[in-house]
Amino acid sequence: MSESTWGFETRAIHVGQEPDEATGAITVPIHLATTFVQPAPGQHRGYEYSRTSNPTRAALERAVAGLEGAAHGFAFASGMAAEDALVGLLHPGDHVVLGSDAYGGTFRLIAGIYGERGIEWSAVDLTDAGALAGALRPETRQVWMETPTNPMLAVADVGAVADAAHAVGATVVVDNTFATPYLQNPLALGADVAVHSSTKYLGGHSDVLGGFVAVNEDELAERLAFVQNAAGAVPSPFDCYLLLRGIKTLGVRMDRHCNNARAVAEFLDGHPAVDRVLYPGLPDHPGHGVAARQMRDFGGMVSFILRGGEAAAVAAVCSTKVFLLAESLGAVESLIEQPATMTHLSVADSPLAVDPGLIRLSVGIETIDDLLADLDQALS
Ligand code: P1T
Repeated sequence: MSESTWGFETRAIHVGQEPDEATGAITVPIHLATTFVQPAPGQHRGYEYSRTSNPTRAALERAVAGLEGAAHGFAFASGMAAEDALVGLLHPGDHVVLGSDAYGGTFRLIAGIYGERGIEWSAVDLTDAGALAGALRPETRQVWMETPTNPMLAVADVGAVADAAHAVGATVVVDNTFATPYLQNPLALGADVAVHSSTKYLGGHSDVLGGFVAVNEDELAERLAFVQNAAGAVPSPFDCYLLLRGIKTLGVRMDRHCNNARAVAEFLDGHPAVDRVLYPGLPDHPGHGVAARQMRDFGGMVSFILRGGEAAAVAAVCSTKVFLLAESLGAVESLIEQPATMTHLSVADSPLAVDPGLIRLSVGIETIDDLLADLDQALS
């Protein structure tokens, strides 16, 4: 029996997390050392300096790469640091296509920082094959996609986007933060890169920032290893430990997130105050069929629009008691937010602008009856 035949939960608990060889410790030690003794100059035992590589970080990198079925994994200090390592590979004149529905920070990075340095970008609806075909150019180097998207929960076909992007020689990056490797593996679907904000479901407890890049191609991995070391946006060993600890329960947490989110989406769908529910698990969601094919379940995020528009949305997000009003997502506690003024404020007046009447829920793993009762009182 080998690691490659193990199921997801077994890999989540054991890959990269073997008992410590020196002591038998059952959890990965937090190696705080910044430097490692060398028997002779240049002859290190695998580790020389912790920015370059660190045993606790190496364990995390093996663990998440294993969950994504990737040959190589790189841990970063935040999701944005992971994204920056990838966009930083581009040169002036290169072109990027990104989804017109994406995390505001991704747009801010590509348009606000790299746009100023001569990187060109187009934002298109990646669920529309014609729109994607129209946006791709010979100089397109990267296509950035989220599926499901943040915050509209649109679902794009990874294989179809990859085929179109590869035809012009572009690399396809899938931000797999919402789905997690438990529900979706972008590399197996045809993408070149899976990127994560590990701050979310991988950590799972709202207590650690992190980012991750998983790839198969050796040459791309070499460039990323160079950037990770040269730019140095690496997570601390303690943060790596917290992520390793979170990952062990990813499967059971995701099962509960998905079941609770499905129940919340169905409850909202039948509620008289609600105009529209966005959840890929609902059979009438436009991406339901694609999601059912490329995901194992539909995730823990639900967005919706109230009939009363923005004023009703503000009143509702201020009225819940179990759902806490805060940015971020993917942790055990349920969160509610208004993307237009919070997580997606940086895309106001851009092609990614969000309806101010939209409410986004990160459905946690609390008792479902309490979550439904909380929403019911907030909407009445
Ligand atoms: O926050 P950080 O770990 O740097 O990750 C950035 C990021 C990247 N990709 C997606 C899909 C994300 O949702 C995020 C961060 N998102 C939020 C903080 C949020 O509340 O949507």
